[in-house]
Amino acid sequence: MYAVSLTPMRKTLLLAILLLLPPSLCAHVGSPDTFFEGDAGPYRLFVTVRMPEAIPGVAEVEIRSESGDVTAIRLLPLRLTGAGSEYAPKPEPMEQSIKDPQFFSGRIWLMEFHALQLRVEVEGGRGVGTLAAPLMAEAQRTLRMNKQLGSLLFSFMIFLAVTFVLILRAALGEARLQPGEAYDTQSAGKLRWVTGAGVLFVMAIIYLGNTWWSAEASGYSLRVMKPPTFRAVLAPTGRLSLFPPEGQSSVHARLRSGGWLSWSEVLKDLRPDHGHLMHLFLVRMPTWDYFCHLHPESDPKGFFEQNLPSLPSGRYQMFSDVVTDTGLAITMVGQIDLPELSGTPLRGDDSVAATLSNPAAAGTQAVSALQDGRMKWIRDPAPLRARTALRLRFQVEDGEGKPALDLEPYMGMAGHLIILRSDGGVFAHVHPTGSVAMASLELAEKSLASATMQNMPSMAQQSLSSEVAFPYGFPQPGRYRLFVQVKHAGKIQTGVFDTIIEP
Ligand SMILES: [Cu+2]
Repeated sequence: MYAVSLTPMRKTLLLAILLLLPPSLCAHVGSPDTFFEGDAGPYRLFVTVRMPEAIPGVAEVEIRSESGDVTAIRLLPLRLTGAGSEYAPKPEPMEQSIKDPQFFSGRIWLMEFHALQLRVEVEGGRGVGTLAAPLMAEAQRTLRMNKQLGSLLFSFMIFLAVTFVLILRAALGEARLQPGEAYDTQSAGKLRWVTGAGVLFVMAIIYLGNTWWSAEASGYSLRVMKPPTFRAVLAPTGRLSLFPPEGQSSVHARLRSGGWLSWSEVLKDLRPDHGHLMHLFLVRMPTWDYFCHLHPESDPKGFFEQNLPSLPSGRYQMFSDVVTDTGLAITMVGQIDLPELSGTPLRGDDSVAATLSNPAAAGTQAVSALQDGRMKWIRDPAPLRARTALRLRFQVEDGEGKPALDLEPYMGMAGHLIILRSDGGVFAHVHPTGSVAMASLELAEKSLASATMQNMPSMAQQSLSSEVAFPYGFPQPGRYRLFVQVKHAGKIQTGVFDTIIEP
């Protein structure tokens, strides 16, 4: 489990230090950082939160203010729901950059797992403003012990153990003799007995410490977030049934303070996220030429079902987004081999995008053909880099190449961006407000509104222009495909773009 093979004795002393080590920049699966754009009163902010790899851990926060009149920003991490969301600790001030006064940086300790929120308090020329964004605090891995530090601490432990026995022996032996006096046989025997007991005592302490360490470490390793995998079964009718993950029931499902929940209980208790309990994405891999965004409905057993549309045969990677009643956003993953399907017509918010015929639509350029008109990715020609906060901007044009003025909200938002890396190792579902789930954001705003006695900001208040923008940062280098979904000319339309992210 650890990088160095630790003897039981070493482990004992090192647990506390291990938990305090800063995370190393090792690769991890997924897209854990939070990118958020929103208004704190009169101030528009772009917030980036680099999540720690272990919890408890330190998250790095960067905030860029759109206007130059912000003088101070303070940060406050809280639980998203429940009693913990009401008792705010003292806020942490952020540091304002001297070179760039619109840029602020700061660090916050995240002490708890799962659904948290970050409150941002802003002071400036136009008064005070606050903003709340949800944060999903998940351990990404067990941090590894630095070898030199491990050896150093191990030698300290040996030193302490040996000196403890020597001091005990001296205190009960030589310290009690008069000058020139020698041991008689009886007190020499007694001293040997005391030394033996001292050795046993030290060994018992080390053994108990090791037991404690191992229990903590294995408990922690169970909390390391791996995307839960669900099962999907296709009926001959083309109806897909989804089943909750098996064998992980008591592991990741500790979602409410007070107990462990099974997955089927979790899935029964979901919050609708932009009008649907579940968003299911299917992408044919490795060609990633077919993309579906579907909304399965829960059936009485608490599982989910969906009639599939017509699709070609192949292996489909599945990603399923849900939000629990505590505001925890979970992406579950699955895989299914489908035969050629002549399925049911699409309904409601469901959509399918095929990127077969048109090379531009296959995303090799910064222009993607739509059913009506086209979509342009407005980007710098400079290569995109991993771990850089970006505003991904897309312009929709009508059949004549003019900015489209008929964009309508699609599930309450100007657009939905789905980001996928070629190996399926990174998946993100992003909106104009950022990488947070809308249902979690609603909870954060509700909690802020009750704390500040303000009205909740109304969601989806954006007036729809022909441009949609998404705050996001690619977590790792690689080959990515971006699926940008908008509602234009009365239809759900998907622009598809490929990009390489450099290290
Ligand atoms: Cu969406």
